[in-house]
Amino acid sequence: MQPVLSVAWSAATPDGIRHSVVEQKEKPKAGKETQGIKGMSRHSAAHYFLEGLVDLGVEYIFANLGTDHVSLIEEIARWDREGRKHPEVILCPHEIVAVHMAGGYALATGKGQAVFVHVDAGTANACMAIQNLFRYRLPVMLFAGRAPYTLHGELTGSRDTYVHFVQDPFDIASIVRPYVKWEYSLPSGIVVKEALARAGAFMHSDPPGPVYMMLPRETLAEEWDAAQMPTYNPARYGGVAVGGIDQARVDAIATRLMAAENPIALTAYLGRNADAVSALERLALACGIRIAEFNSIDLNVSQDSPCFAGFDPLPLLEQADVGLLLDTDVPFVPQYAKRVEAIDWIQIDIDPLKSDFPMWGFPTDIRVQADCATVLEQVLKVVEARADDLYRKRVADRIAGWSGSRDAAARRRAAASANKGLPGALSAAYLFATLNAVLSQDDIVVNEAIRNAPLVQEHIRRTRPRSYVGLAGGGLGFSGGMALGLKLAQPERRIVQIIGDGGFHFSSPDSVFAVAQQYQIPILTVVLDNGGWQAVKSSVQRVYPKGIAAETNSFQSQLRSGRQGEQRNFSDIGRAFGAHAEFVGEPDELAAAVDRCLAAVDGGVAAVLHVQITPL
Ligand SMILES: Cc1ncc(C[n+]2csc(CCOP(=O)(O)OP(=O)(O)O)c2C)c(N)n1
Ligand SMILES: [Mg+2]
Repeated sequence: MQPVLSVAWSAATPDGIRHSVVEQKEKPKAGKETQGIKGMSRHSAAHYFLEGLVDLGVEYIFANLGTDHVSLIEEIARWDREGRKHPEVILCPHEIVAVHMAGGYALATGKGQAVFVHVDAGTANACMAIQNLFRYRLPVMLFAGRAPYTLHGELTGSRDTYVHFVQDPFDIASIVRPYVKWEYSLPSGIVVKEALARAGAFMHSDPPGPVYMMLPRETLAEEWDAAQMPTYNPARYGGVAVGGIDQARVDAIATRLMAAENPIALTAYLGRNADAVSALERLALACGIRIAEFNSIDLNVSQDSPCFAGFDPLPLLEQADVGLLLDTDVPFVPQYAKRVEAIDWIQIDIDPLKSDFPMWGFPTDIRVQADCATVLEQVLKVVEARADDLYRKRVADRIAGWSGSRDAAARRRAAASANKGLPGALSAAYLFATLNAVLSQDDIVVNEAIRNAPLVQEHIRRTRPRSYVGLAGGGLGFSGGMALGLKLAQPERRIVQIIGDGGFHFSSPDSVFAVAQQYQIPILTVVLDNGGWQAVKSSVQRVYPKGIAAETNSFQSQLRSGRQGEQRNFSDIGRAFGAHAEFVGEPDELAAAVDRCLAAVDGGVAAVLHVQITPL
């Protein structure tokens, strides 16, 4: 072995903090077990890092790697050779797929996983997806290596290539700081397990969300005695969860609900907890509450419930006297809403302050930070104890009065989906109704259809908790990675990703299908090709309905020129990575193509269905 430093010393790391560096008699080789002073087993910090992930129950590392990860790669290889189980590594050619995949897995399991990205470059690529998971309130641990801070070979892992000099900005964490609950640059290998336990506690505490840890290359290569590395049991160092509320507030909520003539409930992500769906449905039946979802992120209420009133809350506001805001960030768009001030609002939310929204803008009369499932059960218990025959009759009559509007909505849906559209311009409603006819309630629909998202919700009926995923954040391209993560966690369920052509470009689809192929994770992707960005066009029309852009039909939204011979073969991107590929431009060819795609997916191969819908 090569003798190097023989005295303890202090090094200034790029974060400006001075850290003691372990005394080294011999230059340690990353990952190689050596004998310490007392004959203890010694390992690299990377080894203890992996142990810390195992202690946290992390099952997967979604990884996009670089020079910063050498000690981790070495340790994983050593663990493999020793037959030691470590979190499974899923290599993702693009970071947004890695992060969204971790998000899908967390959505299905509630368990945050690890994502490895490369220094500032990987953090920047991952950031858009981290922003999305932050808005979904999904746990994930993003780990970025840091370029080495030693320049002359002083320590194992010291700078040995050009890029180490250009990948060391002043403040890497600033890239993701608005979207993480906690960030830390690992100052020394000695605290790696404790830092991981802290990261795990933050990501899983209510409201959950992403955390970010930076791992300097030399720090991962440090060697420490095993005896210096206690474990941090998540049962003792874990997260903090919200629960129910005191009886006085439960009673007050029950009193207001039972006195109401037209109570309504608006919700978007209550269904993250399946128990909350059942509690809401039962409370709605007990009190005669009409429920609307706006931009729902999870399935919050069965569409078969007589209390379900669709996806537009605005008509409900016209009559409502009491409104429940249950786990919702944006219950409606304020500028279009009437009578908001006349309604008595009760808010129950895992994050009622909306502490990461600089502005929010909704009045509330009772504000409760709690778990909706628990509080709704608490309120239901009081309602059931207080309800008499007269009250039950009043509620039953009220619910019966809604059947007319439910029937009318069903007729409107049937009429819309009966129109198949034209060659090269299929009706989106017809497409979704065709999918609806063959999907089961066990399948999960991931909706990134953007301007067609409301039609997906209307025409693809969902009745069971955890069978629907909508858009939470503002970053397009989430649904490919998320579909993979959902499928990885639930191989027995079909995952159907529905995405606009614009969104498909953002999702790094080549990376999605590369991962689908390499790790045999078959998802169905439906690409809605309307020629570009309807959402951008519509936003101009809303603000400048009679403007020059409208007059000249010039919205900067077309992603095709219309020139002869131009190609937009979205499904070929899947085909390039072994997916089954279909293109449909003829309405009558749709049903058979859908069947072939589902057969492929059920047979273990991903499928892409490119459908030309009504152009924007
Ligand atoms: C990463 C990212 N870039 C840009 C946008 C702005 N944006 C919002 S919707 C949209 C167009 C989406 O097009 P598509 O997926 O085809 O859906 P359509 O609007 O056609 O329904 C764009 C560009 C965004 N939300 N996220
Ligand atoms: Mg489009």
